[in-house]
Amino acid sequence: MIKLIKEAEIYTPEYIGKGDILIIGDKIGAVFENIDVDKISFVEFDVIYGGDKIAVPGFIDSHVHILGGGGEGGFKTRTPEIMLSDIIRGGITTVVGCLGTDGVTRNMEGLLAKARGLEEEGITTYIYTGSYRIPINTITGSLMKDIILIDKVIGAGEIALSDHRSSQPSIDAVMQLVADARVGGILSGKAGIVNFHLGEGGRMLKYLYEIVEKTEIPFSQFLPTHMNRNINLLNEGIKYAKAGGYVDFTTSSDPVFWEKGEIKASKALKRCLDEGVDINHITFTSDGQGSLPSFNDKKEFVGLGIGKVTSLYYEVRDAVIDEKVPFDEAIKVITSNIASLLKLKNKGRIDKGLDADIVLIDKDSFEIDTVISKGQIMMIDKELKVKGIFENKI
Ligand code: FWO
Ligand code: ZN
Repeated sequence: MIKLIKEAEIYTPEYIGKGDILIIGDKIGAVFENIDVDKISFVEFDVIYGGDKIAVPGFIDSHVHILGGGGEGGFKTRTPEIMLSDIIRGGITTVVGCLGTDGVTRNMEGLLAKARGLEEEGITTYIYTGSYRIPINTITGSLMKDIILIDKVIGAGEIALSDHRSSQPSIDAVMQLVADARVGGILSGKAGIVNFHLGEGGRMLKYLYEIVEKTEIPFSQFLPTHMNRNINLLNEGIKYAKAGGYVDFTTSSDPVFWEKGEIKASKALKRCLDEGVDINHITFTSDGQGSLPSFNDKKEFVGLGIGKVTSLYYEVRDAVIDEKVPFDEAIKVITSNIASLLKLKNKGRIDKGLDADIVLIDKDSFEIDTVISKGQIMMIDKELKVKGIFENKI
């Protein structure tokens, strides 16, 4: 089927004006100011009118506990696995799944199976090998083999640093893991990125600075996340990004965190831009389905929330509406920025030949209206057209 989005305001994410997007199969066939379907009468088009919409690339959420996570408050606090409809409602067409604190009752085989299931349901998925801990649990027994031999594996994560729940790895163990991820990526044409979870400890990015200083490995080999967890991490992240590093802000939040000094991702973005950080070094991820546990000063568990993938776009919208960040800048943190860092070459932009992952946003409400994933309409006029296999049976 050939689809045509007519007269939308197109952000590739750079704004290119009002125009038409031709979708052929699962690819973007063309982007033109006007494609006149009447002249091509022999083809049947599915025309989507975008006159009152903004067209942006499908969103990429590169930190989602798709298999579920949590457990920090005991077994009852293990969070549920994700359902397709939450992902679609969030305008997300590409997800990178990961494990977290619990790498024992959650394993890599399950993560890969869930990622494959979501791919069968219509979105694009990748995974990080590992969990919080080093040595990491893999599928093939080696991180390099996982990256080289398993298509969906694009790197390692989320590896915990500066956190009472980490495996307290030595700098050498972290360096070795980054080296393996890098060479695994080089040999398979992937990013081989290491997604680091930053806890609330005082060591912060010490190891990452040391790896860049002591080895030939560049800043682009890792992506530290939760950098808006508190003001110390945000300040460190600004310095780190100005030195050439990449920083990721978590969009999920919970009241238990606000009094602990967590900075809303939209405000963290604004603060970075005000301090002259290059926006191409900033990304957002949701931590969807991850637990958001809170611990008191004695590191005792006091309660938890659950991450939501729908927060990913909401924080971008808040950055635009509340923090006055220009739309074509803010939208990059969940599209082209993360696509280039993760080397997802067919993702993150509206361009001829790329995957037809497109989101249409209402121009006035800034609400997500239509989601197209690999050319398939998943939601239109805010109505889900595709649900997870069990979602309409529960
Ligand atoms: C963050 C995932 C945290 C899980 O510090 O890292 O726990 O395994 O599901 N979540 N532990 C949440 C803060 C950034 C708010 C995770 C979680
Ligand atoms: Zn984390």
